[in-house]
Order: sequence, then structure tokens, then C-alpha cells
Amino acid sequence: MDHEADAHRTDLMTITRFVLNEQSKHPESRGDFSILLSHIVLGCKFVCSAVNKAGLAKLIGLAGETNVQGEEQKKLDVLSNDVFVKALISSGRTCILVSEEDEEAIFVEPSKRGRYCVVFDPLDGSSNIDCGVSIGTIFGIYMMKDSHEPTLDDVLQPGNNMLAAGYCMYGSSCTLVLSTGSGVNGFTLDPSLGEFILTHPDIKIPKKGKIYSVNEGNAKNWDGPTAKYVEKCKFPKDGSSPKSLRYIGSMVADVHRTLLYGGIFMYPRDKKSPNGKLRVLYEVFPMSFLMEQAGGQSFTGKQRALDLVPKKIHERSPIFLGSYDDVEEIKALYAAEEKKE
Ligand code: FDP
Repeated sequence: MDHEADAHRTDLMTITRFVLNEQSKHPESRGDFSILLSHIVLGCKFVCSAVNKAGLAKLIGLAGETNVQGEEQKKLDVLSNDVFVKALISSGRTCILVSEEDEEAIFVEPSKRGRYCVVFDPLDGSSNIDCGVSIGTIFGIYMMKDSHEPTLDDVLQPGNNMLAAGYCMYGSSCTLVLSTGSGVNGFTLDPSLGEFILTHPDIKIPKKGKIYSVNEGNAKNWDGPTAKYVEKCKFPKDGSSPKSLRYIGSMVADVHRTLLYGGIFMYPRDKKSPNGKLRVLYEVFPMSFLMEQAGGQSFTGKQRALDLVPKKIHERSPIFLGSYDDVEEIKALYAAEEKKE
């Protein structure tokens, strides 16, 4: 009998235990962050359960409202947003919430206020809900620097100032990927225990990948560097094999695959959308934070993504993120283009 293996199997590292371990490395910590995270985890479990029951519970369908981006909201979007907003406020640790689903930021009333600002997309990839494709929640966490009255400027900070970021993917399994600024760890929900268990410790993205991920339907409107890069992926001139194309159209799923297998995920600017499609605060920043923490890079076409300073809470930005070497190539193409201009 392999006692060591058995001990390993029975000694489960739950996300709660993991976060408490991390907390113990900071003796000055009052446990506020652990409490906040436990409320986010609860939100993820709730949404996971709702997503799994969606077809049965007739939750799928339009709720008859339109969100800030002019998209029709699904019932699951509305539900997920409600769940996260309530979970975050009831943690007593938040002061400002920015959700993809709400036009205005939510300022938590003083009696329930804490020091953290949370930016989130409660259910990203909503066009995939009705056909059962993986969708997810994305979040980023900032901390108020001092105890002033909260203002929008507290969330309009560069991604570099984020304290933590993560996503939860509702797919063939429910996976929560988290970084608190010292590496990236992945946890899988064990439905029988109702606990997220550490299954992907210290995720590192391969330095170079074999996959590119982009909506090629937009190719006719791409700029020069994006078009050149994709051409190189398909027809490499250095004797290497062409890259494979994988595009789910659900950011969490596409980024998750990129993180584990390597490669590049792109949502570039194009003639129709000069700022791309993805939102800076709750899509670009959290995913860029995770990529850098896993050893990859993230670039907007002009600069390191985490250096952006958003002016509006629902601002968009082009994004190229993934394996270090692959992002280096797109950076070189943009640098060459800039020289020509
Ligand atoms: P969706 O429109 O389904 O909500 O920002 C939302 C997002 O999905 C991302 O999850 C996804 O990466 C992207 O949009 C897909 O956009 P395209 O359909 O234009 O490719």
C-alpha cells in the first residue's frame, strides 16, 4: 500500500486553507482579504450551480433588459450579477464595486464598508450560455490606499496596482484560478464536498506556444501588425510548423487554455472597433495580471496592458496576451510599424 500517496489524497488543500496559509505569512494581516475571498468563492459556487441547472430550471432566456454595452441580458447574467453584488457587499470588506452589468459603480453604504474595491464580470461569454459552452466569472481586487471617502478614482487605477485577480470557469468542471501577486494557482470544485481543491499549483505558462486564438471573422478590418502576425502563424517562414487555431469566443475559456497550453489570445483593435472589444477593468486587467504572474506577457498594441490607466469604468482596450515569446513577436511587429510611421 502506498501510504504516501494515500496521505496525499486525503490531505486536501482547499482554497480556504490555502488562503489562510498565505495570510499567516503576513502576521499584520487582519484576515479581511480571506473573508472577502470566501464571499467571492461563495458567489462562484452559486453561479456554478445555477449554470449547471440552467436548462432544467428554465433560467435560460432573455430577461428583457439591455446591459450597458447594449447587449440583451440573459437571466443568468442578471442572477449572477445579483449574487456577486450581494455576496461582496455582505462581506463587509468592500467599498466600491464595478460590474460589467451595471452602468454605474456601486458605492457601498458606510455601515457595510471595507477597504477593497472589486471589479468583475459576473458571467463573461454570455453569447455562449444557450449552447452550453464554457463561460466564467472574472474579478480583480484593489485596495483603498487610505480611509478617505471612496471616489471613482479608487477604481480607475492601473492594473499593476491590483492586489489580486482571478477567474472561475464554468465548464466540464468548475475551475477557479487565482493570483494574489505571488504566482498563480488553480482550484477545482469537488461537487461532493462543495469545496475548491488545489489541483493546479503554481501554474506557469509555456514560454512559447503552438496555438493562436482570435476571431478571424474580423480579419478584413485588422491593422497591419495583427494581420502579419496571423499570417506568420499560418505560413511560418522559419521552417517551424504552423500554429493551430482555437477560438471558443468565451474569454475565460480561451484564456484558461492559453494559460495551461501556451500560445497567444488576441482581441485586437480593428477598423470598426478602434479600442477592440474587451473591457479594461474586469477583462483585460485581471487576465493580464494572471498571465504576468504565470510568466507570460500582456500587450495592448502600444504598451504593457497593466500600465494602462483607465479613464472610464467600462473602457475597452485591444489585448494580446499569452506565452512570453509569442507576445514578444507581436510587440516586434507593432514596433516595426511605429518606426515606419
Ligand atoms: P460575449 O460577447 O459572449 O460576452 O466580452 C465578452 C466576450 O464574450 C468574451 O468573453 C469573448 O472573448 C468575446 O466577447 C468574444 O467576442 P467575439 O464574438 O467578437 O469574438
